[in-house]
Amino acid sequence: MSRRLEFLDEAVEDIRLMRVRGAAAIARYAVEALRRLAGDAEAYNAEELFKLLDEASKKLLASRPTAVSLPNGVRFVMHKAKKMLESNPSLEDFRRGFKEAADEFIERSLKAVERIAEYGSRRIEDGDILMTHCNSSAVVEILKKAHMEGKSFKVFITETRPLYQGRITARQLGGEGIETYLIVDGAARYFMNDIDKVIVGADAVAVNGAVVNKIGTSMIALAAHEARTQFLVAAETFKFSPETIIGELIWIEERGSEEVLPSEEHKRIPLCRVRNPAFDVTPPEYIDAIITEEGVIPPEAAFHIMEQMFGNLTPDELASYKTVKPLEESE
Ligand code: RUB
Repeated sequence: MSRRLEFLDEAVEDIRLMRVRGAAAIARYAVEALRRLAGDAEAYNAEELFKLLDEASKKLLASRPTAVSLPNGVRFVMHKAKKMLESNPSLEDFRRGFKEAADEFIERSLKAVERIAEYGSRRIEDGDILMTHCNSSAVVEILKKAHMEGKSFKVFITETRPLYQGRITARQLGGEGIETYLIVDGAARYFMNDIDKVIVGADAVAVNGAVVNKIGTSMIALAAHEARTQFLVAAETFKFSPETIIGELIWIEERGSEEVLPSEEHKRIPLCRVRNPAFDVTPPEYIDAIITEEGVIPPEAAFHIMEQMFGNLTPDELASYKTVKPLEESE
């Protein structure tokens, strides 16, 4: 196996095994991997390098299927690469142009989170009791910013079974001096009447404003709806799924059973199958607002954001770098 493929396979494995996780981080990591490939790969000309990048994109897209920021990041750089090819660039110009496109995506993604922190922190009030689920970098940045602005609030964090990403959130917020309570996922409704606002991240936003996020999010949204607690989502526009405009559904990743039940123990339990979906869908009617870098929008405005972002792409272009069958299922 060539060094190029080894490096890519490692990047794919890092995402698949969740050594790199969270929608925004996954997208930047994949684009960074393509950037490195564009710089290092041996090729005779720009066209050959484009083919290598195209192959690599498909591998990266198969690493985790739900976070739409991944195909959107890949689409962003590959669309620019395709446009560049039209003017017959030299190999060196193509390499440079591709690296610039990758840097642009990464910079935009980081800037978007900064903006979201700015807008989102305005929604946090002194004395708020908040709740969050899983570990979202956008949510953490909002809370850090509100804390830096001198607001005092407490955050209930669900532990987020099966992989306990809630502990990461607790560590990150605690490190900033923010007081937290870690609760089991099933305790979300028990505490909901004490909560002023729920705030979660997103892996994908569909054209109707539905939000895909860590499994359990929709139950928390339901409990928030029942208790008339505000439910806010922090999502960069790169999380908006253009495929949903052309009728495709967002693929919900289902992970291995051993994350829920160790296989030794599983063998001792007759007739028991494990199901382990990693994400679920929260319908727009349970969402008060989506905090994006373009502003705080009602979920119904998702279509307009998508029109702005992807309106220049043809349906074929939209479909060209979409989520593909995950590796373990296609083997
Ligand atoms: C992470 C998760 C996060 C979103 C948003 O799931 O559901 O809420 O990805 O994160 P996993 P961010 O741990 O399975 O990747 O705001 O950092 O993009």
